[in-house]
Amino acid sequence: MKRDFRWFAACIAACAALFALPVAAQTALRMNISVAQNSHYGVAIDTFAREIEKRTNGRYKIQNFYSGALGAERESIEALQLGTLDLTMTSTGPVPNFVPDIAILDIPFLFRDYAHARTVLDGPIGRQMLDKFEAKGIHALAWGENGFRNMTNSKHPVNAPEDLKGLKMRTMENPVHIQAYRAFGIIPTPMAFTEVFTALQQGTVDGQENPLSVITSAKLDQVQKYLTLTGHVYSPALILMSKAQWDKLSPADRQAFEDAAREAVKANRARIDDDERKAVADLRAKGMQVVENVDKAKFQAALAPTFAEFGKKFGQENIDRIRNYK
Ligand code: EAX
Repeated sequence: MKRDFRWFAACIAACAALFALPVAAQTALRMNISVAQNSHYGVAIDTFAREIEKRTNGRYKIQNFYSGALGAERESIEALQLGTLDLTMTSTGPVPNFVPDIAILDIPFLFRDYAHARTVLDGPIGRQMLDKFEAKGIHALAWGENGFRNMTNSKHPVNAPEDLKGLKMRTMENPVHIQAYRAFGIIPTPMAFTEVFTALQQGTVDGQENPLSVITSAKLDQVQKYLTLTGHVYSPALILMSKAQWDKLSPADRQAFEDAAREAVKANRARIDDDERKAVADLRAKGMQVVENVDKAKFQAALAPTFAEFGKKFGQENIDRIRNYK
């Protein structure tokens, strides 16, 4: 009898000790993107979430939301400033409304190719630009990638800039794009990406422009007939965090978030490289008519008047520094 009591008392003591152990608190952070989970951003934020859980030993957990579930890109950036959202991955589309200097990157035909864009953004120029977000209540963790943008429409094939004249095209809410596309003779209609599929389906707009990764992940082949590989502008992306949340992190956790963002961008860029290899064949198989051989010099020449204006706005030496960066 006495032995049973001792055994029972030992069990009680062990349980009490177990409950006394300090259970590491877990902080859940919400992250939102405007495109589907099966996309170049979806693979990035899912990688980010795995890396954060691993690198903080579960002290931080990222709850991911896709397809604009918590808002479109502009609303997500505003929510970071308000502290009602913790993280987002976004194109630079709406960013000039918050950090105007970043708009220089949205100038058409600024980057030669993906290698050039990635080298600039991963180097000192990109670093300087990330630092500009702090004053706006946002911590920019890393440059990601959306891709080179191409034109789609439902009216007719686009073989040359003059074929764009009169087309009502959805654009991002980006002042540089809107100004440039007018030079093509396009009627620009800015709207959030979350509204684009319906607008195309209902014929509110004739077309839009986006990288192949967005065109495929958003299934725009279901509402667009013609695609032209204009590659008229490189579209950077950003992994952004609410500064209020960033400021709460320990130095070690800040390093973990930076490292996780780096892994996310690797996955993001790898997915884009894969999409760029496969998308044209996939889209053709789904019925899109694709113009692949585009005289880009003609499209660039059509924008000449706006390049002079961008030179005055951003400083020609700043544009040349990016354009000529090796
Ligand atoms: O960031 O708004 C756009 O066209 C963007 O390319 C899209 O939301 C992905």
